[in-house]
Amino acid sequence: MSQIKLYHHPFTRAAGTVGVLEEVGEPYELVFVDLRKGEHKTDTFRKLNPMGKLPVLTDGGAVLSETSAIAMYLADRYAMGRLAPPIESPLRGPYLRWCVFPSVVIEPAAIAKMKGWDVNASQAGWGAYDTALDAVSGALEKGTWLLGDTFMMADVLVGGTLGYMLRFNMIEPRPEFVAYVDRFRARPAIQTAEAKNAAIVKERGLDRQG
Ligand SMILES: N[C@@H](CCC(=O)N[C@@H](CS)C(=O)NCC(=O)O)C(=O)O
Repeated sequence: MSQIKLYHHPFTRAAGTVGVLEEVGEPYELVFVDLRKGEHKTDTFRKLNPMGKLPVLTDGGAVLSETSAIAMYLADRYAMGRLAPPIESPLRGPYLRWCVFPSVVIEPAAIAKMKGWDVNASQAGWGAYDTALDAVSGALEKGTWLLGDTFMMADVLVGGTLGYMLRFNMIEPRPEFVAYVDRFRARPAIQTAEAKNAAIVKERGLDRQG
């Protein structure tokens, strides 16, 4: 039995966390949470995440929610120096910044644009949509991955978010985003994760409603 458990449903952000786990390479178990039955809103589940949302990860006594926190935890705990720069590395700061950028900037900026929210970019924490995307474009001009030529956990988070958003037309298909997502999806660990998610969809006969 593995110590790491991911509470999972393939149509949620937990699908991307499977890619995180595959990149890390530690044994793990997927615990299917039946959204149709509302298993994520039960008292038992809310003890793990009071938000009643996926993903949730447990590792021995550690309980984590929030996609970026889970990925950063796993990289530090099991892949320090490989997927996460050491604390003393000059790359540590930019690495942390890119790890949180998808959830605190890219996601809300894209949703605000899609929904036509009229927000003041100086007051909204995510700023302006174009500025957010330009920041990613600027980083991708410098190397294969966000922090240069070495793939890091930040790339799993940003690559996964851009891949999802391109698929659902939530951001424009800038050539540098498309090429980056193609490189990301070609990684063996990410392909394994995609196959695992697809197998669960098939085995359980899921459709986008469930
Ligand atoms: N900020 C959270 C968002 C989690 C989230 O919104 N999860 C969605 C699925 S992608 C969910 O569980 N929705 C079910 C619900 O809220 O009822 C994260 O990054 O993990």
